[in-house]
Amino acid sequence: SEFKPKKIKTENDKKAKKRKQDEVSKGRKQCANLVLRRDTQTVVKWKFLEHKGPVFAPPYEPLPSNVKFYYDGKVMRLSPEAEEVATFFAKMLDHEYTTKDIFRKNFFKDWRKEMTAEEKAKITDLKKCNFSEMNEFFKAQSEARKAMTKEEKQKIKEDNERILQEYGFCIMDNHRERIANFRIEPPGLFRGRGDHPKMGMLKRRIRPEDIIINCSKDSKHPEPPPGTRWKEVRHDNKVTWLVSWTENIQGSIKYIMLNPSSRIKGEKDWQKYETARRLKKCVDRIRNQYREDWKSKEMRIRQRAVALYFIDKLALRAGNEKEEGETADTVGCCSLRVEHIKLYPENDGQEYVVEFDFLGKDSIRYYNKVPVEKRVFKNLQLFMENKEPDDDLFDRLNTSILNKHLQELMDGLTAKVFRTYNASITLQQQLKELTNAEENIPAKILSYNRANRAVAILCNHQRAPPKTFEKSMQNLQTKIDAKREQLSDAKRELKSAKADAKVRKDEKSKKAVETKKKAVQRIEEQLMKLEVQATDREENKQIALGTSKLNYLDPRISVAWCKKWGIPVEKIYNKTQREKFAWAIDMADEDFEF
Ligand SMILES: *[C@@H]1O[C@H](CO)[C@@H](O)[C@H](O)[C@H]1NC(C)=O
Ligand SMILES: *[C@@H]1O[C@H](CO)[C@@H](O)[C@H](O)[C@H]1NC(C)=O
Ligand SMILES: *[C@@H]1O[C@H](CO)[C@@H](O)[C@H](O)[C@H]1NC(C)=O
Ligand SMILES: *[C@@H]1O[C@H](CO)[C@@H](O)[C@H](O)[C@H]1NC(C)=O
Ligand SMILES: CC(=O)N[C@H]1CO[C@H](CO)[C@@H](O)[C@@H]1O
Repeated sequence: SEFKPKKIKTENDKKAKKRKQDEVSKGRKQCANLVLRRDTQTVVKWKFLEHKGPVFAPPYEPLPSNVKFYYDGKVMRLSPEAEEVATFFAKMLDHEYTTKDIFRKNFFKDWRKEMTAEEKAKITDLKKCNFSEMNEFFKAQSEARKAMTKEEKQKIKEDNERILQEYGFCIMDNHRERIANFRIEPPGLFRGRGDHPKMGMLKRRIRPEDIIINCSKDSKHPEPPPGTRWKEVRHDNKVTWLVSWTENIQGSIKYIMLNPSSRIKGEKDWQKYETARRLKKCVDRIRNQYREDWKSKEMRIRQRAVALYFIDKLALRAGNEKEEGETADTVGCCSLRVEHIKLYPENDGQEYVVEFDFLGKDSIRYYNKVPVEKRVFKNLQLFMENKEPDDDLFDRLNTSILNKHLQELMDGLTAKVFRTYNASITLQQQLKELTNAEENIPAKILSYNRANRAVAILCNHQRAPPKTFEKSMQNLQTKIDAKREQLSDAKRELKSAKADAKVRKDEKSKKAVETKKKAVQRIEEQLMKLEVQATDREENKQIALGTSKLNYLDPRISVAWCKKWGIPVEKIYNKTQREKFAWAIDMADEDFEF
């Protein structure tokens, strides 16, 4: 199979077409006609790439002179550099962060680096700093923004649109493509999740001198702002980034890339699901092999085989896939410790049950009690022998060993592929099972959401019930009650119209009966829609559908389902999602099978 969407539709399709004709010269067209190789590592991603570079954060605007900073009760004028960093703190004064010790310590240390020698000598204690006038000033500014007139708001909108048209698109081969994040984040204080040890540190302003540009040699290179220069301009068509820089907090490299709706991203997404479809074909072989490996003489092979069983059966992550800078004690399959599982030789009449309880990615608790095969159970007992609770369960295994093994089993196989495969195949099965041809559209959509929920539960995509949950349920219930009342009124009216018609037997009263009948029907439909909505919302209380929808479910399954049952795709995917899945909306027919 090949990645061949008929046409990827983007918002600015018509405009894009026109520009394409205007901007793409003959010579460039020739380049694009060359066949692109698609092997694994050194794949050529583009032949021609032209863009305008990033949009930098606006320069710092010093505070008006009536906004004062006090140190130890006395007014103190700060140098522009020190003042800028002080404003970052002042803006966050109402936030809990500024009360945290680590945050304050890190901020103060970095702030002092920006001070003049004089300021440094004077400002020695953060507790003596009074930022409250600055804080008031920014609050007033934000109020003023909210109170802007329609015209002012319109002007800002137009400015943004102009910048989007200028910087938000690139030309990659013959396509004008949207760029995802062409604006560079403004400087500020690093927040981080949880109790991040670097919180409060100064996230520096990114300058042109920090920026590496990737574009093609024969393109019009982006100009750095007047009086500045880029760090480097490269021409590397094995990568899909347009711009990169290194941020100062974690030292990680940041990239500007294309929008998910672009051809290159669509192709990547498509490849991911094609890999999962390949797993479908060889999963039986893999399962047979790990079952054999449970009996291996070598401990490392047994451990690998049990871990693989968990990844397959429970869709666990491989482990060590922590978010940048995440310090919370989260684990995945390979890093499970003895304390994370409990063995029950017998539980509620079932033999061989394992209870998992640990913090997974993003500190989401994973709790599950599952029956396992006897050999797995016996192996676990063996792995746990003579170990302390905080010892590794799989002491002969780590993520790289497991990943290497997965590669050997199937090209491109990772733990994530099992998730994608299981999620997608489960969605397909559930849709077949739950969709009832007789039902109307709202009921079918409820079935779709139920199928989607089955997958989210499988992937452990739980969430705390939203704060507004009870309130919005109440509102909906009020609507339902009102609709019910309306229905009984309408029924009563119908009844009396019928009685009337019986007596009068004329055309007019017969017509009245018809009208009333229709009204009852209409209200019944509206009521049913509301009730379906309530059921859906209630069932969705603790489940986050977005993650699996966006990352694990082959969109072609959903698109095919929509086409088959005549459901508008908008009922399933919102605008952003439709852009991301444009390739699937285009490629999948109603008879697509994962
Ligand atoms: C900070 O300064 C403001 C005046 O700008 C004053 O009203 C306030 O009491 C001061 N806060 C402290 C803690 O000194
Ligand atoms: C998907 O995962 C579930 C839950 O562990 C499992 O029961 C099921 O067999 C898996 N399905 C496939 C097709 O792998
Ligand atoms: C995983 O284990 C192998 C073999 O023991 C070792 O060579 C490798 O460095 C380990 N990798 C990591 C990331 O710990
Ligand atoms: C669409 O849904 C996603 C969640 O999957 C959400 O993050 C996004 O904001 C939504 N977009 C629109 C335009 O509603
Ligand atoms: C933006 C950027 O620099 N992207 C890539 C350009 O090419 C170099 C060299 O291979 C890559 O390292 C960059 O990531």
